[in-house]
Amino acid sequence: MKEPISSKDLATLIQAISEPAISLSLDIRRAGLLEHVLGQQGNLNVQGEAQQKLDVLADEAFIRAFQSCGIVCAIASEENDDYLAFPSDAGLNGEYVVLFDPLDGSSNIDVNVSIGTIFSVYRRISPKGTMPDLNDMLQPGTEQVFAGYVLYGSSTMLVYTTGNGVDGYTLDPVKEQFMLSHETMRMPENGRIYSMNEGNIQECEQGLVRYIQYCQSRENQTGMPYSGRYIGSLVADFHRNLIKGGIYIYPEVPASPQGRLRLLYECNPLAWIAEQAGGLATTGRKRILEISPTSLHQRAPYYVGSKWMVEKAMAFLA
Ligand code: AFP
Repeated sequence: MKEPISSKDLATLIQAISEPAISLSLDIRRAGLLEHVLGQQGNLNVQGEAQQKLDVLADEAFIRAFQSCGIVCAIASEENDDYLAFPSDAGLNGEYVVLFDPLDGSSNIDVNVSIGTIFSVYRRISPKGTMPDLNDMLQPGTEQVFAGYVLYGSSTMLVYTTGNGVDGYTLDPVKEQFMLSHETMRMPENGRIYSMNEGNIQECEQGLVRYIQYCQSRENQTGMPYSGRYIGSLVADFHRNLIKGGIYIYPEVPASPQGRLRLLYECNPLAWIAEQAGGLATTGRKRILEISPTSLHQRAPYYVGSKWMVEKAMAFLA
């Protein structure tokens, strides 16, 4: 049985996440006025995607915060090719590794649409005092001890779990503090929202095509077509479905044969939040949290959301 994170370590990590998140939130609010915030950096990241200036700023800010918090020995981020170990004394003795997507949905930055940060924390496997290694980073999602996201939406929220339910905190921009606003969040067991990039539907497997037809028909439990909602920022789509009930799908498609989403930075942390709130997260066939990762930037097909909706989609795939 996994030992829960101590409240002292949790407080240290929340502080490490909150500081850059609050500063980013303030920058995002003024994005159109700040030259260093809008637009592309001119590089491609390891996934071959164009990096936005804010991707790079956010990545650097979170790395600095984790490095200086004194209990993290290594990080891996969606924006970097390899993991980064912190070789100082404090770093080598750090008990945790953090995997994160500094700015999810970054193609939405320039058009003033919600974006997010996603993080996932594990206890290291290698002994303290030694250099952390790749095995520390490649743990199944069941081993997470702390995971969550920051949503930079119409308000900024921090939502997290340590394995004992899910709580949401809203940023008070005057006090520059996250305040508990959504205690013990529960995802409705069923819903009437489906979220998927339907531009891909003709390239999807038949089971999924039929599930989407079912969502659009009067045959579902509501007797009415579901609403289609797709922001294109996973954190924002997930957060809406967490509150209202719904399903988010990113399947295998020819352009992304393993799906588009990254298992370690995106799927695992949100899968744990979903399960802790009463929802489900699968590849369409198997539980996300039980996948043993083999590489840092591994992708996975993703079906996440209200329990009955994910089960129904899986029945169509089967
Ligand atoms: P970006 O961070 O590159 O914008 O990717 C966002 C994302 O990983 C996820 O947040 C979205 O739900 C998904 O990709 C959008 O992908 P499509 O544009 O293929 O629908």
